[in-house]
Amino acid sequence: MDHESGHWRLVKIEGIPLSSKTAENWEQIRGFQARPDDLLICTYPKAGTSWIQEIVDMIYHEGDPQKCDQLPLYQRSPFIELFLPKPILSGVQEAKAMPSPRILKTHLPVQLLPSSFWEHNCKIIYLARNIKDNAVSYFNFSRMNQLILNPGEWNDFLENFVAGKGMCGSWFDHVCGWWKAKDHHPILYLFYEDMKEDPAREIQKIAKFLGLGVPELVLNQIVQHTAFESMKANPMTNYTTLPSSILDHTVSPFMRKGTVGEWKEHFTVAQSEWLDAICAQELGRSGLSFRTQL
Ligand code: PPS
Repeated sequence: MDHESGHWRLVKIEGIPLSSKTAENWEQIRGFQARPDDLLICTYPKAGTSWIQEIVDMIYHEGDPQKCDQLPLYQRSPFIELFLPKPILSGVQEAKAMPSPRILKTHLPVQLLPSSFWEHNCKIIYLARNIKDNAVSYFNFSRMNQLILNPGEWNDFLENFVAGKGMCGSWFDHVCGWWKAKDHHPILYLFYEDMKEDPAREIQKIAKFLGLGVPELVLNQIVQHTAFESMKANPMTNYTTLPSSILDHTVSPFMRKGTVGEWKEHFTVAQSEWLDAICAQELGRSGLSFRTQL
């Protein structure tokens, strides 16, 4: 924390910019004790993490929304590297106190994941979102998140983001690193755009990966309960239960638009072409491709 402004600074851990609070507590995070039946949801920030968290919790509770609505999402599914101002418990503390099976969240790049997740061969769901919508979402989140330094003008933010100077480092390294990891680890790699196209199909993929069956009726309940409008209206999923000194929804809501292709409202033609060229270069041989509209 920057004591003068009250904001997090960025501090590099093994070359990756992370929040100063995460960096201060790095030994605790690195030593995180995973359990074999943990399910870890991993994303670059603003890829749709909350959506997958709520879907998995609904699958675990056989589609019963009342069971999921008892606590805010961030308490049901701890964010392992998050340290917020007291009295809010850290992700590590929340997770430690939680009975199994736990649903955990991280934004760490693959090389920084605490080793106990690999040792226990924990299942991981990775969700990736196209860089253009991801950047717009991150920009707006950085405006409403009072712990992050103001992102300034969109132009400057975008340049920094694409250069990998923001929190969690390069989007390219993140999506590609986890893409490679799935070849030697139980990782279900999903795309936000596929989720928007056919949520029922993607929810079934998730349930199958978890080794759980989802009858038609339950599937419909999960689709409805986790639709953007439902999650936006639900205080247990829309983050309005956090104090406005942390997230100020009057600047921009956490559940903002929830669409594919909204980047077109923010990017100039020149910015879009510039980024397309970088994507072609950076993703070229990875085997990864993204849809930027449906
Ligand atoms: S965080 O803070 O990184 O965990 O945020 P994260 O949940 O990853 O990303 C927030 C963006 O995901 C969108 N979102 C959804 N879209 C569609 N349907 C559902 N159910 C849903 N839940 C979250 C959310 O609206 C943010 O995207 P933008 O584009 O800003 O609206």
